[in-house]
Amino acid sequence: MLARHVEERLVILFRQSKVIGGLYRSLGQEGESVATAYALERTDAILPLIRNMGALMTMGVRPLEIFRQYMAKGTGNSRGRDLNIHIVHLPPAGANEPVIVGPISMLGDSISVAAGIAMGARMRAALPASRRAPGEDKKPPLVAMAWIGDGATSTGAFHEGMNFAAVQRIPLVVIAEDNKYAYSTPIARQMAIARIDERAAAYGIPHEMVDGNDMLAVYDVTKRMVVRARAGEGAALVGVDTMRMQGHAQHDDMRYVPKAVVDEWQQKDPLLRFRRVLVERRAATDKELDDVDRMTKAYAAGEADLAVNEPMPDPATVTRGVYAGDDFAVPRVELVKSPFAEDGSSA
Ligand SMILES: Cc1ncc(C[n+]2csc(CCOP(=O)(O)OP(=O)(O)O)c2C)c(N)n1
Ligand SMILES: [Mg+2]
Repeated sequence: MLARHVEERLVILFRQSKVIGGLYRSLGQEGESVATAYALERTDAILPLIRNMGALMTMGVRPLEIFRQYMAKGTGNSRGRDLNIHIVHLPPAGANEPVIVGPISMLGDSISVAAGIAMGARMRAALPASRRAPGEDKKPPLVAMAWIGDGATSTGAFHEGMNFAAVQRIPLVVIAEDNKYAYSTPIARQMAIARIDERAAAYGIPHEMVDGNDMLAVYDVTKRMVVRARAGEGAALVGVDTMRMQGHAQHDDMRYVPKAVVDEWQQKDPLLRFRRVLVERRAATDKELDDVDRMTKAYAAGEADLAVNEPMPDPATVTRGVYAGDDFAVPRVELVKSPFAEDGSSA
């Protein structure tokens, strides 16, 4: 709900010309984004793409950080040098915090970066205690999770990254999102195989396909893959069957998608489905869920209002910090309460 409300607020800001650049929605994909990230521990690494607002919210990124970034504020994570969810969080070695690397590319290059992060963490864990930071030995072995679109799984960068992770038995879990389109290219013109998870057969790693709008099913499959990766059994791929319910970005009216397809997927909205499950199993009442809806909506609006009033970057500094070095501080975002317990284990 929070992911959806943050994006709804962004749409309002976009229409007011306060968002700089494009606005990319994850409408219809919030369920898989949240449920996959939920299978991680707080100290793991995530490499979300533009459709993974839910993963960022799950790992505890404060919504204010997202609004700042989308409006290119000088207070934002990339200080107005970059946009949307291109954020980075590199915590100190012993901290009980996630590593977050935003989209370095939509089209596959993030897989080898994710593999590198997990491989680096494995090498650090093998260092003698005297060479490690306080608290580092208490952290569970790091698992990296990267999300990737169906279109991106056709690229060479994706293949190279996956093969490398498989051969090196890297603790990497890749979430391949079949959301039916890559911009206007339908899935049938993207793959000659029936299911996106079958891509992984070529790398010799475990793979499974799951109903991406069933949050509990997504969580179960992903958790299994995360647990085996953490135990040293190597990389895996989860294919999620879902639907991009808006155009590629706000400027795209997706006239190339048949209306019947959109109507069909509307019935399978992940939030509505999970709500039904929670009420049926008496985990929550309709009233409680209405309250959560109202609270998250108000929270998103309040965070947006804070960001609107913050300053743009100082023009005198625009040439600084564009590339590494040059007084570029280690980037961090503010983290708030997340579903993870204080000791970093999942709730
Ligand atoms: C080299 C390059 N070409 C084109 C683009 C523009 N682009 C960004 S995302 C995208 C489509 C990605 O489709 P998919 O992988 O299915 O992800 P989805 O948008 O459906 O989540 C394109 C064409 C780009 N970012 N980089
Ligand atoms: Mg796609």
